[in-house]
Amino acid sequence: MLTRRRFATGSMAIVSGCLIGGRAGKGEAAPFSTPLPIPELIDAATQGNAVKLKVMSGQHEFIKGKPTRTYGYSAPVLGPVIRLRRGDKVAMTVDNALDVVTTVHWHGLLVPGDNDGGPQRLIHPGKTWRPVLTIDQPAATLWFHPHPHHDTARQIYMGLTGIIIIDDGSDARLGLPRTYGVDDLPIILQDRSFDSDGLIEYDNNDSDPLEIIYGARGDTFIVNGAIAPFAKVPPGLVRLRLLNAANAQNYEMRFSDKRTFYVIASDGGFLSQPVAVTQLNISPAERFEVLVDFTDGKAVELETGPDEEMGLFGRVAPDGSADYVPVMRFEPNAAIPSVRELPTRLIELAPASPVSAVQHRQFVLNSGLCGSRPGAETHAGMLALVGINGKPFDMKRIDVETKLGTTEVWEIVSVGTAHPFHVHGALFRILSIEGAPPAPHLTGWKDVVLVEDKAELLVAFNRSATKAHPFMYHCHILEHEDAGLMGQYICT
Ligand SMILES: [Cu+2]
Repeated sequence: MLTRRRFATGSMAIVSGCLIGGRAGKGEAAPFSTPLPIPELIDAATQGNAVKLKVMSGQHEFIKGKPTRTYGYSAPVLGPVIRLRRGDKVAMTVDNALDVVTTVHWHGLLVPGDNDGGPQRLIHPGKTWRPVLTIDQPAATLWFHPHPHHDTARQIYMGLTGIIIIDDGSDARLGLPRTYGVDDLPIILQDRSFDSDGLIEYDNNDSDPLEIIYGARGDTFIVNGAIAPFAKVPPGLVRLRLLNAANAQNYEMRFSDKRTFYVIASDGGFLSQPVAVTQLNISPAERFEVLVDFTDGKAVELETGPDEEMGLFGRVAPDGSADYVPVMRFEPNAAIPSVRELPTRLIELAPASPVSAVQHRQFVLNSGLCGSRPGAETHAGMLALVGINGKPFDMKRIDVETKLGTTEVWEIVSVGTAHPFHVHGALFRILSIEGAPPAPHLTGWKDVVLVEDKAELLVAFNRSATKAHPFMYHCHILEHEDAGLMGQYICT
């Protein structure tokens, strides 16, 4: 079995030239001097369930006094948080004001393939897309981002990321913190590299094998578009909707005082009960909702540590040590009213059982070159290829045909490095991961899972997709996806 350490050692020569910049952390302002930006909340139901988004370019000062060109949704960078209610039909209007083609994919939203915003659903410059979204799934934190093939990584890196909150009324029933921007905070985690002028640069260089293998990894962490911000929070329970919107990096989150916090939801919605953790790994595109108790009134930092999948080269501390680095700070303020009671139960979640699965399929994800792991001989023919089951993405090829209303077991095998595997149009439960049952916080519904070696997923297909607008499945390291680690399925 591959150990992370062996991956690092074996790949040292290749990796040494590929990380973008040093781990210097070029945020020049004093840390924790910028308030956490809170994206505008669009509550669709309060505006007739009609939501308008403009995909636009803008300027944003990640570093004060040094504006850089960015992209955003109705904003210079990032986008709004859109609250959608279960049972509603929402008319979206998406104007593309960029000078390049884009798409908007509603990541985690269960809608038919023609509304999913995959790479077939192009919105050309100056054009408008008007999908009507029927909201029918449990409460969850989802997100939206571009998905045009070969340009997804760059467009997200430039700032195109927004959050969707599905509201099914359970927040009030469970007594959870739910005051947006006060005790219910979107936390969009990303990393970027800045040049000496404060610019973010993303070179769409499909021929650079190192960029393809490792993805874009910046040396500076940003939260909601700010470097090392602070948030004033009530002295009680605060709900953080954590989204890893990085191109490639896995975040190893913990608090500076190593306090216990509680995972209440994963990608597809609530867990059956809060799961106490002191550390939480979040891979690209994953979401976790957590409750953090600030009753003690003490300021504390949220930190991230070395990306274990990168071995020595995943270290994030400026001195190259195995230390954690702060990404933001929370400052409890006694004047803010707070929720104090942690629920003991959240929802009923049936055990995940493969008994009724109608198919078993295997997907081998290969990101090329770094195939020197033990066991890789089995896939020796594919080592030079970036693709799934030996085939790079082809928009003209339907790889899998599924049946509406069925479940299947999908076995995901990673070659080259750990891959965060994502399925559109469906949610899944993890049956096993690396040969063992999933950790408690991974037992709920998900749409992304980091697969180091192998995972077995029970995928539930409840939305239709045709050949004209199939659903995608792919690695969510965006450079892997753009390079061809993607397939498509229909559901009829
Ligand atoms: Cu990958």
